[in-house]
Amino acid sequence: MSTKQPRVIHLADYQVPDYLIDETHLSFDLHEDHTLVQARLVMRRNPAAGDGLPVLMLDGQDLELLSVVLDGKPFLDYQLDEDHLSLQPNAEAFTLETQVRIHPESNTALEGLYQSGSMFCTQCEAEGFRKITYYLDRPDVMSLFTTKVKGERKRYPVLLSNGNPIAQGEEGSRHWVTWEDPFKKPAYLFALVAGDLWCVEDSFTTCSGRKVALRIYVEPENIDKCQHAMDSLKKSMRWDEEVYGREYDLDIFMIVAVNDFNMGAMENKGLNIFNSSAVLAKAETATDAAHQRVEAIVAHEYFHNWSGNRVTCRDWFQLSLKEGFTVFRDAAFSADMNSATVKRIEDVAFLRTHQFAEDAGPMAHAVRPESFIEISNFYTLTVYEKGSEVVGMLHTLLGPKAFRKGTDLYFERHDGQAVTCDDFVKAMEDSSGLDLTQFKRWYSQAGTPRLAVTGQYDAQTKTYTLNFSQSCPATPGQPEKLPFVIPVALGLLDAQGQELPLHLAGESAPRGGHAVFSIDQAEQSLVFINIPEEPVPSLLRGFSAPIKLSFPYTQDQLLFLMQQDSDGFNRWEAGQQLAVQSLQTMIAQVQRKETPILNQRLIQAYDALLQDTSLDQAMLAEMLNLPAEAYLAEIATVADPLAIHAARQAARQAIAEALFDSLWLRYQHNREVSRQTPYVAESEHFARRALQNAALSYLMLTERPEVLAACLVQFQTADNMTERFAALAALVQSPFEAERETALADFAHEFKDNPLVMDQWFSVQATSPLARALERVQSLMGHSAFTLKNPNKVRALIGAFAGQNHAGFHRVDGAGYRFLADRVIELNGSNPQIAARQLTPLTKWRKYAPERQQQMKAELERILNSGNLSPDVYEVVTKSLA
Ligand code: B3K
Ligand code: ZN
Repeated sequence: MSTKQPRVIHLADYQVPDYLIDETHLSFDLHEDHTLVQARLVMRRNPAAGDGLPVLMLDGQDLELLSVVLDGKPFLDYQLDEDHLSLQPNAEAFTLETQVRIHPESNTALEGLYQSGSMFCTQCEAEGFRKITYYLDRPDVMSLFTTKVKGERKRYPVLLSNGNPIAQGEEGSRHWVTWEDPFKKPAYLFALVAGDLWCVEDSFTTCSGRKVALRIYVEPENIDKCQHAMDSLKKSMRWDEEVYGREYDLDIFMIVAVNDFNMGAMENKGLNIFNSSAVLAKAETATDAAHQRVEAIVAHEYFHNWSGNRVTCRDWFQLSLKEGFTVFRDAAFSADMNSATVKRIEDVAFLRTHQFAEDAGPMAHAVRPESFIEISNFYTLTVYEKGSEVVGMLHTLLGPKAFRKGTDLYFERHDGQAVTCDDFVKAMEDSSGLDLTQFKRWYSQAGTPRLAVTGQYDAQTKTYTLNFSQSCPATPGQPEKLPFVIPVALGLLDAQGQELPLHLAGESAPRGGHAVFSIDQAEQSLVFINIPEEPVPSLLRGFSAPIKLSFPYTQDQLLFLMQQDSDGFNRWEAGQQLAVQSLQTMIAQVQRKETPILNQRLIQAYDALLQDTSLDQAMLAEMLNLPAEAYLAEIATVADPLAIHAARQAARQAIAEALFDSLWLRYQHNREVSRQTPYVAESEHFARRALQNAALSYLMLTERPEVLAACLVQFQTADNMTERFAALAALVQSPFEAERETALADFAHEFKDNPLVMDQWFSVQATSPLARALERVQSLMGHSAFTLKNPNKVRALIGAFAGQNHAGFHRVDGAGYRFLADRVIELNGSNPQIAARQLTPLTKWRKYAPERQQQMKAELERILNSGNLSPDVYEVVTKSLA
């Protein structure tokens, strides 16, 4: 590991590259104990960079340099440091050839070229290409690539890279294939795969009639789990043509599944590399949630072909240009494929719980950050999810037509370029005529804005006034904020739940019953006229901006909105607010050592929902789901995780007892339909199973024998993982120790050879609220299916425990914190990216009471002093302690 001082990189220091690389010709010679990489770079001085011939500094890390040849002649007059190869060119244009030796077989960081099981694969984004060869490893250097891959024919029958195969040959026991990518790309989109892989093949005919070969490559035992990803890919390709007018551009599109992967997947040009968890899915081994995740990630990576690859980022500060936009695109796709309201509810719940916490913590940064030490730490919820909300607000403000005009203009104007978030917004301005200068503060100011709203009805003048007051808390490096442009979608409901016409004073006509208003001042009012009675406002419909809105609703008003609002999202939201109020009361009761009592009116409201058979079942399942512990912690001033857990458990218990009959009826009915229906990975079936399993989870809390029996039957006889796993989870959280342990053992025995199912098995135990969860996690680390080398295993056991098992992780003796710090110290040496990610729960120390703060800080300090920190871990730890 490097010993040098971590360096801070600033957006303000951006300069265009001194040199360009027009062509990149790579040759890989793969061996078991090393790999040789030859690179021939056809380079020239960048005309946009000024006069003279500055020193050429190529990025490179952990490379053993074997030779340098400049314009055909061996060249020795170069300098090497830990991160660069520097030399002085003597012409405007030149060809540079290097040869290096690298060691993929011992690359545990899973960045650059590495081995996963018996295959070779790459991960280059953001700065992994410099671990493969000396290069200008920055996204604004775009080049045409050819790649020759050579290896043992027997071990590596499949040799892949970007683009189209153009030549192949044999050399004794070895063979080679050369690939050519006809599109210019930055090095981060480079990919190589070699292995004994099987593939599922299909084709797609594009809107202009071109036939594209589609291939999904997997290890042979997974060949039966590719169909869902293939179907998802074809749906994505069609959707992007229909909704964005984007056609695929190569003759072949490949996906490869690998087991050891730091994140979900990677959009390398024509050769996407996926974490196997984001590709493989079939009824017997993957839940509905896993199927939906595969569909969403396949779509996301495919959509990057335009939003990311054809038009890429100028520098890594612009990451949200491609990520925020692509998340927005994949969310709209998922909404179209499934229930749009449920998708929105899930996304908002996730954003409010996790991104809002990030925005309020020590790592808070703007959607376009100003500086970083390690770019890998900035693949964040802010850049992705809040970035997507920012694009969503543009969509809301412009309307769908002008937005589409804007994206067309953006793609056309910048095809083949590396551009900035400003360029994206400019295309939106040019397509709509709107001035988005103030709107752009969403890119530069961190923190979650607050919008306090009050309403005043004047019966005399029949006017209703909404008063808005916005503010935004200070974040690291940004003490003061200027007002944001906040699009507030709203309706005003009369006593029957009908939308009243929204007629602003001073305007000639109403805007209809639902409209979007831009709130762009610190204090602002909207006066509506011709309002016959005091309305109930339905505010921020569909969560039209990523903010914290408050309105002094009475309980009656919330119950009314929960039942009457025509905006499905706000129906859910009203129920959540009511539940939050009641849970906050219960948390205080637990803290005072009183019996926590759930609000009876919430129970009645849930009962009414359960009786309503016209309500979408997925929506019903969402509405019955109480706010998560993590969310209750996020909105608390001082979070008390044990009280939060106890209060929420008590609330769930009370709901289960009070609504037993309705839940049992809905459960039995849906279970019977599931029993008679073959598994289908489609929306209506997801909905039925979601309600069935939500009901089962409540019912099991009553500990009634008929429920236990039904749960065991579901676990033992269901033909799909969704039902089996839901039953297992309910058992694991139950006090039925014998049944629980038998089920866990049976499950592990049955799925011992399926690593993805075993991940689920680890997680369900790591997140169990039962006592001694930490001890169980510690003992599971010794299980034969567990290894710290595999990121999925780390996430399934350690990440799930520290991130989701609040009662276990925050136990009073601080053992949860010590455990996590120890794992981070271990992982720092082998996989810094994963180590830094796992740290997140400790970075939230300011949320807790003083004793916990001390314990958590002490662990952060212990990590800091453990020596030899990677830049990844160093950055997170130091910023957290600052
Ligand atoms: N672009 C990749 C993420 C790369 C992360 C590098 N540390 C996946 C995605 O967002 O599509
Ligand atoms: Zn992405």
